Amino acid sequence: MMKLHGYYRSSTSYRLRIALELKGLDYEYVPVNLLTSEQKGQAFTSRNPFGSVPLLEADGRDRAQSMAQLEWLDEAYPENPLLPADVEDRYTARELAYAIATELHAPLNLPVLKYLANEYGKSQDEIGVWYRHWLARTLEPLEARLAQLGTGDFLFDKPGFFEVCLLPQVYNAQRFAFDFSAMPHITRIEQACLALPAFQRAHPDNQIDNPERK
Ligand SMILES: N[C@@H](CCC(=O)N[C@@H](CS)C(=O)NCC(=O)O)C(=O)O
Repeated sequence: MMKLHGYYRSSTSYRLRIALELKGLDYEYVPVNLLTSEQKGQAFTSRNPFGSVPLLEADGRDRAQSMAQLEWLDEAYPENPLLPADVEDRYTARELAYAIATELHAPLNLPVLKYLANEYGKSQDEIGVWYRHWLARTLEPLEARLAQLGTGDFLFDKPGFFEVCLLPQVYNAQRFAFDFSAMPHITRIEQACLALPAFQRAHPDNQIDNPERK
């Protein structure tokens, strides 16, 4: 069985949990404690030199980097595809998913926020301003693109590659009090996804390493 080494609140780990659930693949979730920097310890970095989660242990290999993992999962396990069949639809899904993965995740990642605090002495309020600035810079055009596409509850007929990336980013944005009131498309897609059992099982609230799990 595949093993997903992750952290409940890590958005990249959340991407993989959603993907595995949508594809109906069995996996064991192995918590990695980011609060104690377990991801930087020798036991972990000898398996994933990037020192980040998620690490996907699957088919005889330790696989790093969430976007590569998602693309690999869809190629190696074509059943229940995350990416649509039509080449132009695949392009649209990637356009939006990679906007999140490449423009948003990097400046908003924990080591960047810690660097702002520790090296530049920025306060939590200032870091919140930084966080919401970069979010708006990519989420506003993303919302505009969804409006152009006339999107319904999902980008296509069912959730896939795009929603796998969107939901974790929205979850993080809410933790930083981002205002989604002018983003009805993103909000509608988020709500439609959260109503589905696959997304509920993958949610940070329901992970064994969440200390507030009920
Ligand atoms: N580009 C990587 C980013 C992974 C990443 O930054 N993961 C975060 C959690 S969301 C992490 O492990 N942070 C801890 C650290 O970098 O020390 C991916 O997509 O997998």
